[in-house]
Amino acid sequence: RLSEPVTDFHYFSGLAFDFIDELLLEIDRVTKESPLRQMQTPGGYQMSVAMTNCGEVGWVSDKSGYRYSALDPLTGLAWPQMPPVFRQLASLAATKAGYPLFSPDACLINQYLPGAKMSLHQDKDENDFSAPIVSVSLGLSAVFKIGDMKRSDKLFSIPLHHGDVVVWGKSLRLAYHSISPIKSDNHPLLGQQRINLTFRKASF
Ligand code: MD3
Ligand code: FE
Repeated sequence: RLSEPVTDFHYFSGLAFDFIDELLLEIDRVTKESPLRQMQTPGGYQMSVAMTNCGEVGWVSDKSGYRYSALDPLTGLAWPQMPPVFRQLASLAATKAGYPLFSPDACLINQYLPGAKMSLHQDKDENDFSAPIVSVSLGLSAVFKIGDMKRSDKLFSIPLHHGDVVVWGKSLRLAYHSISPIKSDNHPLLGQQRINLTFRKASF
């Protein structure tokens, strides 16, 4: 289905630079309210990536499956609101990519310490596949790999560095993708970690 190589993504190198200080402050606030935690997979494993969310709904995983939830299962409370600077950056990127109406209702915050990875998967827990996904990379670099609709499709590697913002077009919504294990290193602002913000429209 995809023409190769993968083309329906819009890569804005360093677009987050002007927002970094404010983003880091807000990540601190969100993670104080709803802490980063390593969720369980339905298969009973603990994910290597630590996660939390902000927005109207958040992505959660436990023994009963993957889903979006309006409440943080750890606190029993609503997820923290999406900080205005998050929205501002996501809509700047989406607009540049040709999606001026993108209005995310969920932001997943992924924290990768050295060695953490995200195995090949599809994102299919959302109700709205017509919206793109916007991702913001902070801290240590990562190798993102993306294929097509089948797990066995050829993968293309895309490096993601601090400050990069990528808009993944809707034709990639169901493409398999992964993050290779993060190499141990030190980032001058974030130390030994990579943080990824993934903005999605999860509800109709
Ligand atoms: C392309 N996160 O949280 S973000 C995830 O860097 C996830 O933490 C990665 O995959 C990370 O599910 C990648 C970029 C991304 C997210 C979802 C996509 C790219 C995508 C779904 C379809 C195609
Ligand atoms: Fe994903």
